[in-house]
Amino acid sequence: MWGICSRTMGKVGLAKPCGLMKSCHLVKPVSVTRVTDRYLTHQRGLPSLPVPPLQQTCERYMSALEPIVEVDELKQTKELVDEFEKAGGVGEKLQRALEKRARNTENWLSEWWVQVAYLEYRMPVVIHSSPGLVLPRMNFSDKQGQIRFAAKLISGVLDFKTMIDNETLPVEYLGGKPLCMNQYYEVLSSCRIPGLKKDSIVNHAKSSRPPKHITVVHNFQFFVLDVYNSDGTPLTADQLCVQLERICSSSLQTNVEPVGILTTQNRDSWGKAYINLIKDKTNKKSVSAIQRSIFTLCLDGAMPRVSNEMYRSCAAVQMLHGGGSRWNSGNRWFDKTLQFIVGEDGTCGANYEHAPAEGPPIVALIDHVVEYTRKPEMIRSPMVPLPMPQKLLFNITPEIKKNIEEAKHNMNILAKDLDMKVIVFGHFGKNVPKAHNMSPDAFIQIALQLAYYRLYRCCCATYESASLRMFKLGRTDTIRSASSASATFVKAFDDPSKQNTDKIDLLAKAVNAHRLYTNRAISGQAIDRHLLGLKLLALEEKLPLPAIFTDTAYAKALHYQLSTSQVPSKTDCVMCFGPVVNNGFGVCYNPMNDHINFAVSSFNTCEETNAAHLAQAIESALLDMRTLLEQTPRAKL
Ligand code: COA
Ligand code: HC5
Repeated sequence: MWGICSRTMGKVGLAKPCGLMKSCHLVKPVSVTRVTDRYLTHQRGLPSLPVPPLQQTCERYMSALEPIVEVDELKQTKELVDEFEKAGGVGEKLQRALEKRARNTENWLSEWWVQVAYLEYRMPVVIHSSPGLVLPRMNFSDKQGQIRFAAKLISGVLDFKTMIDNETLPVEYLGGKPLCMNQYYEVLSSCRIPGLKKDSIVNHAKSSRPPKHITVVHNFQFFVLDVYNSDGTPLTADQLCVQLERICSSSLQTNVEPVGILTTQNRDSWGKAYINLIKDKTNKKSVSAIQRSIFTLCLDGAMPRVSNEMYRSCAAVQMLHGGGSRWNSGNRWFDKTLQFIVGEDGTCGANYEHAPAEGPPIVALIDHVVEYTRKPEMIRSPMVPLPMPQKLLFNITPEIKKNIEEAKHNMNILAKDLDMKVIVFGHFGKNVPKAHNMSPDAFIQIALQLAYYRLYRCCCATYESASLRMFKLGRTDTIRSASSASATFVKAFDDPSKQNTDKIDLLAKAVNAHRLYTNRAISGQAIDRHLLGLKLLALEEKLPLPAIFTDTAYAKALHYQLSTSQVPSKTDCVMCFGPVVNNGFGVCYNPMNDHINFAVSSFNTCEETNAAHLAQAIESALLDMRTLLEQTPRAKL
C-alpha cells in the first residue's frame, strides 16, 4: 500500500515531532486574536504542496532505480520514461492537469493519499496499517495499580485535549519552518467506519455537540464513561478511579463474545459484517457510542510473564495486535483512531488507526500524557455521586457469532505470522554521528542498508517516511534510502581490498546523499507522490495507463522490502509497525541522544526473513560503522 512516493531537508533537523514543548507560537497575542482565528491564521500562512517539475521527477526516478533493478531492465525503463516525458507526450498532459488540480485544491495530494493509502486499502488495519506504541514499563503489577494509572492517563489526555480545543497547541517546526497542525484536530473523537469497497472516517470533534465520553473496554465488554462534569470540568483522577473500578467490577465475567475482534478482519469482510451488526438497533447505538467517543481505553487482562530480554518485544506485540483471540485482540476496537492500552502488569501503550494522522502528533500527545502521569497526585475531589458508567449492549445473532468466529480464526493466523524483535541499541545514539558531522537519521538509514546487504547480498527498495507537514494539510512522501551512493558503500564495506580511507569517503557520500534526498523530500521535491499523482490522474481521466506504471521496474520500486520510519519521542518509547510486503521488514526507530530503540518486524510465513536476524545485523552495522569512523584519521568530513 505504500507503493506511493518521497522528500528532503536541511541540517537543522526536525523540531522533534514532540516539538510542542520546544517551539513557540506563530500567532499574534491572544488579546487581539480570537482563539479560533489562531489556527486559521497559522494554517493560511502555510505554503501549498508544490507539483515538482516533470523532468526532474523522471530523472530522479531513473537514479532511484539504479541500485534496485538490473542494467537491461533499466535501459528498457529509460525508453518508457523518455517516451512519457517527451514534449507533447502524455506525461506533459498529466503534469498540466496535476498543476491545475494543485491550483484548485488546498493540497493536491492529501485527499487522494488518505483514500489510496488507507481507506481503499482492504487488508486488516491490524499489523498492516495501524502502528503500536509501547511506553516505558510502569511501576505497578496489579488491578489497583492498573486502574490508578489508567485514571491518570485519562486526565493527561483530557489536559492535552484542552490545548487542542482552545487552539493553544504550540506550533511545531521542521528545519526552521512552521508545520501544519491540522492532524492534531483529527485524532480525538474520530473513528474509521468500514465499507464494502472503501472505508470512511467520522470526526465528531467538529460536531455542534462534541462528545464528552470515552469508551472503556474490559474483558471484551465496552462501557461509556462520561469524563466531564455537568459544569464542563473534567473528572479528577480520583473520580475516574472510582468509575474505572465500577466498570471493572461489573465486567468480571470472561465468557463474553468479543465483538471488538470484528474490527481485525479484512476490510471487505468487516464491511459486510458491519452492515449486519448494526441492523439491530441496540448494536447500532453501542457501535455509535464507540465511534463518537473521545478515545478508547483498553484495560487488558494479564499476559503471560516473560523474561526482561523478551519484555519489549512482547509488549510491542500486545500494542500491535493484542496477542490473538485468547489474549487481548478482542479487547479493542481497531477502527478507533486512538486506543490507549493499559495492562495489568505495567505494560502500557497505544494503538492508532493511521488514516487521520501520522505518528508524530500521536507521539506528542503521548509524551504529554506520560509527563502528566509522572506529576504527583492531583487535586482531591469532593466525592459527589457520579452516574454509573453505562455498559454497551450487543445482541449477538447466529450470523454475528459466525462473523466473530471467522474474525478470531483470521486474527490468530495473523498474530502467529508476525515476528517482532525490539532491541535497545545502547552503544550510542544521535551523539556519535553528530560528533562526526553526520546526520544521525542518514547514518542509521545507511546502517540499515549495510545490515540488509550483509544478509542478502543485494539492495532492496527502501521506504523511509518523510514529513510533508511544511505544507498545508501535508502528510508524507518517501525517502528512497537505497541510492547509488549507499550501494557503493555497502558493497565496499566488507571488501578487504578497500582502504579504510576510501570506505570512510564512501560512507560520507552515502550519508550526504541520504540527507540531500531527505531535504528534497520534505520540501515537496521527491518523486513517489508526484508519480502517484500522475498515475491517479490518468485513472481519473480514464486515460490508458502510461507504460511507466505497468513496467516491472515500477512494481519493483514499490515492493519495499525495507519499510522504515523514524519516530522520535521525548519519553523512552518503542514504536512499531508490520512489514508492507510478504517478504519484507518493518523497521521503526526512535533515536535518543545515547541509545536507539528499534522495532523490527517480519512475517513467519516468509522463510527468508527473520526479525531477530535483521535486528542483530543492524546492531553490528552501527557498531562497525562507528569503528570505521573512530579508527580512521579524519579526512575531509
Ligand atoms: N552534523 C551534526 N548534526 C547534525 C547533522 C550534521 N551533519 N545533520 C543533522 N544534525 C542534527 C540535527 O540538527 C538534529 O539535531 P537535534 O537533535 O538537536 O534536533 C539531529 O541531528 C537530527 O537530525 P537528522 O538525524 O538529520 O534527522 P531529522 O531530525 O532532520 O529527521 C526525518 C529526518 C526524515 C526523520 C524528518 O525530516 C521527518 O520527515 N520526520 C517525520 C517522519 C515521520 O513523519 N514519521 C512518521 C510517519 S507516520
Ligand atoms: C507511532 C509510530 C508510527 C509510525 C508510522 C509510520 O511511519 O507510518 C508510515 C506513514 C507514511 O505515510 O509514511 C508508513 N509505514 C509504516 C509504512 C512506514
